[in-house]
Amino acid sequence: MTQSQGFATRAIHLGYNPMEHEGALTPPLHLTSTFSFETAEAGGEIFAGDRPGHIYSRISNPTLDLLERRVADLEGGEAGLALASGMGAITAILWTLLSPGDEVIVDKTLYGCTFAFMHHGLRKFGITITHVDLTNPDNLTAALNERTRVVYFETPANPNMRLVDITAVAAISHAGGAQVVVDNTYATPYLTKPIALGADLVLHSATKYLGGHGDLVAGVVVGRAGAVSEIRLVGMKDMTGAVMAPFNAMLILRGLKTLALRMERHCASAQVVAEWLGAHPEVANVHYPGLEGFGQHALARRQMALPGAMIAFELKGGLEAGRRMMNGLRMIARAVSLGDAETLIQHPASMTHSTYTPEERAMHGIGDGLIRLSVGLEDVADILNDLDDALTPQHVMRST
Ligand code: 4LM
Repeated sequence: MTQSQGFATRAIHLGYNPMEHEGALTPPLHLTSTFSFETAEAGGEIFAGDRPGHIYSRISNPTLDLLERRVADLEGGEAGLALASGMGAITAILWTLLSPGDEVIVDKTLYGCTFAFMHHGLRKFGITITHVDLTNPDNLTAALNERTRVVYFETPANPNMRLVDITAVAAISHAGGAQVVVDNTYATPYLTKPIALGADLVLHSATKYLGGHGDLVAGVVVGRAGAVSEIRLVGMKDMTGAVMAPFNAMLILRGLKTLALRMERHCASAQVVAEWLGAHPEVANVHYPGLEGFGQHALARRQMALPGAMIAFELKGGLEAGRRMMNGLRMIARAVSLGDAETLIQHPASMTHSTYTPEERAMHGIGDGLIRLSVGLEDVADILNDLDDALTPQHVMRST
């Protein structure tokens, strides 16, 4: 399989030859915790790294190996690592890269549990967490110092859709001696390839678009081979033990086969929904990179192949209107997570960002009336009908 083949082709074929597996079209599922060695000497060589082979599934497994190679290729990185969850990926990376006394610079907006891990986890071990508004890369120049080891951000950021210019931030970070870690969960490699833009490590909650069907929890890391190997052996094997189950790797390999197809449909529907929301009298504001009025529309066009399928919007009626709308929905699921076939809706202030204090939420740009929508794969007319019924007060009264 060559790099000249397209994204969808590589997502289906890369790294697997059925003829090496008795003709099985679908890669085998290696449900094994351990691996036996031909001889003591062979085992010794595998342990020493002088011969390829697997030892124990907390370190590596052939089913995970295929997934790791496929995601690494789609992201344009040298190597990948499959972990138990997105949070497992984040903790394994940061435990590996950081030591007491180090500083991490993070954007102002982060997924709630990432924020909690940094503030309630890393800080306990003597690591400084500094929030900087990375939507303006000049802020980073002023903040970087000799203790800064890592610059970490999401783009688009969960939940308010702020974008970070990866090229600019990577250049400044590298000049200051810091590594750049990008959470690419919202965009997926189909829309944005952070490594080509200068990032050192990319991570995913594979629970979301990579898996794509809301039936598993998983994470993936991609980067240079040496760095990923260190995260495998230190952050994953020894510090967190957060290895992915082989069955989940199998499901994600299946999900990847339709990633390109799904993202096209997700994004096309999201554009329609965002425009519709923008014209709705009850809606004060829509944050969607595909709207011309979106503050970072030019950056979105430069950095994203398509504008994604996550939308944040604010209702004129604030918190109460948000609650009423959520309860008026019939098809769209009131649920956390994103990237599934089903359209999902959630209210960050009471859900994913409930670990923030109200002051922290305000500081990070998350209004209490903000609603987050993950546009699914249903017929877009049905998504609009459900939103319309829930947003129009008389429809809500009729349905309750
Ligand atoms: C949610 N998100 O937003 P695991 N990075 C990003 C995320 O959105 C998430 C994770 C990492 C949501 C979960 C409930 C940008 C999760 C963490 O859940 O550990 O796979 O990923 O609703």
